Amino acid sequence: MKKYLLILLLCSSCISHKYQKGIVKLEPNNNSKISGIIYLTQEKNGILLEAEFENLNRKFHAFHIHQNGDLTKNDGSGTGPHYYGLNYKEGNQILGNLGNIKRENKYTKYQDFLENLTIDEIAGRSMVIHAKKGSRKYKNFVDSGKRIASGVIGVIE
Ligand SMILES: [Cu+2]
Repeated sequence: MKKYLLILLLCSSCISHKYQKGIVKLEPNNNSKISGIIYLTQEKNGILLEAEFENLNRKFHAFHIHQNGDLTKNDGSGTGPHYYGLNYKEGNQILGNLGNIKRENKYTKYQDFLENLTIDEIAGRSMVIHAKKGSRKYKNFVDSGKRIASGVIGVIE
C-alpha cells in the first residue's frame, strides 16, 4: 500500500512537458503596422504569457490562438480556424480564445495566464490579433474583424 502511495505522490509532481519556453514574433497582416513579441513560459497549470505589442490602433483587439502556423497569406487566412483545445467537447471553455488586448500607447505591455494549456500542444500553431474587440476570454468566439497581426508559436529548448 505504501508503495502505491509513493508512486502516486511522485507522479502528481512529475507532469512532464516537453517544452518549457515558447516565443512568437508577430508580423503585420492586411497591411497593418502592428508587430510584437510574445514570451511563453510553461507553468504547472498553464502558460504564463508576457508580451509587448507595437502600434495597436484601437482600445481593444481580440487575441486568439489559431489552429495553423501558415503565415504565407497576407490576410492571415493561412492560420486557419480558432484553436479549441486538445480535448474540447461542446460546452467546454474554448482555450484558444485569449480575450482582448487593451491598448496602452504606441507600445502596449500585456500579461496573461492561459489556464489548462501547454506549450507542447500549441507549438507550431499561431497567435493572431484581430482588428476589433472580441468576446471575453474562454467564451465563444464572436466576429472580431480582420486579422491584423499573426505569428507562429515557436519553441526554445
Ligand atoms: Cu482569431
